[in-house]
Amino acid sequence: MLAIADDAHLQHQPAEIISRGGPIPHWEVARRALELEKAAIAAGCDMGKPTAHGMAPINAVHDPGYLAFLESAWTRWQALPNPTPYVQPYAQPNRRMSGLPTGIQGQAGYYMATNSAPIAEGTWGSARVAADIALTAADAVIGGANEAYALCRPPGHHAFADLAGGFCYLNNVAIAAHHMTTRWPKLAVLDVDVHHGNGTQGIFYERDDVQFVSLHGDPADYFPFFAGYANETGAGVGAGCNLNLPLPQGTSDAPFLDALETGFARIKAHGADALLVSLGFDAFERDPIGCLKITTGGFGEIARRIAALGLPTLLVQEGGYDCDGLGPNLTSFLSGFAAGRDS
Ligand code: SP5
Ligand code: ZN
Repeated sequence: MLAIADDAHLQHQPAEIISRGGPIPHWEVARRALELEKAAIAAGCDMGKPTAHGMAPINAVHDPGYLAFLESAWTRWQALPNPTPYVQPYAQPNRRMSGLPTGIQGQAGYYMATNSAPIAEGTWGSARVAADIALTAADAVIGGANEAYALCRPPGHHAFADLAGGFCYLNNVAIAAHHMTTRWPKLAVLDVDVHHGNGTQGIFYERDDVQFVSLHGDPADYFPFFAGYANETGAGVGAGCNLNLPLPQGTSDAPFLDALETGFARIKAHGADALLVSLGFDAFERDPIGCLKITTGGFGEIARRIAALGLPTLLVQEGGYDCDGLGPNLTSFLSGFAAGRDS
């Protein structure tokens, strides 16, 4: 399988996030991508580099004010008295206030949904390259490759059109999906990361060309808390084009695979001619911030069944924080995927 990766992710290394009111070491570290790249090479992937796609495919999905903020935020933050090394919000709009301020402190709150998407000096550059990675892999699939793997870092599925959050800045899978609608009028995005793909849902919520299906830990007591519920089914012409499958904490392989089949039925009913997968490995049983119990073998079976759908497929890397497990889990996924294509 073709795999697109690049060292530019090394520019994005914020050391800390704020969790439960205090700083903790960031989970989303550069070693993640290094482990995944090693495993992709060892699995015999045909490794490629991203090509620059410019801003047009990013502008097609994200808000111009948000993009201007992301690009300039770190420099503007450093101009504050006694600046901290990373842009982090401390006051955010809510149910009672929603004005758009002009200063960097207020804009950080306006454009950042959580305290877990710090902006470091190199964040914008890395996020841009991650989007190019997804777009380059998408081009390969558009050009006739049956599948491709986009090794994106930072991840993307918590980023809305105008919001960063949950380690994400640009929504790589949404940018690639919109790009692929030029070739396939009906698409599906299947999100198997342990967290609900709230940003992807938000971007496509009122569209009927992209069916979104997400399997995730029940947000009743799990990040992102405010989205991912079963009653969120799409709006306007997109009514019915959003399917959330929240799973109880501790869910193991067999019930996860049952939910996956439910998702497949919707993807088929939508008439999707191509598939994008938001591929997180944080549903892994040993993930430090996960809440499900998927095994290494389970990821192989998930992949086998996805591949057996027979659709042109773009795999886009999202989360997964057990660095020791990432290589084995990607290896298992890729070999399961190959088996599913042969069946
Ligand atoms: C792309 C992706 O997987 N993003 C995940 C965002 C999760 N954000 C929550 C961070 C808070 C972690 N604190 C939990 C401590 C458990 N020991
Ligand atoms: Zn996740």
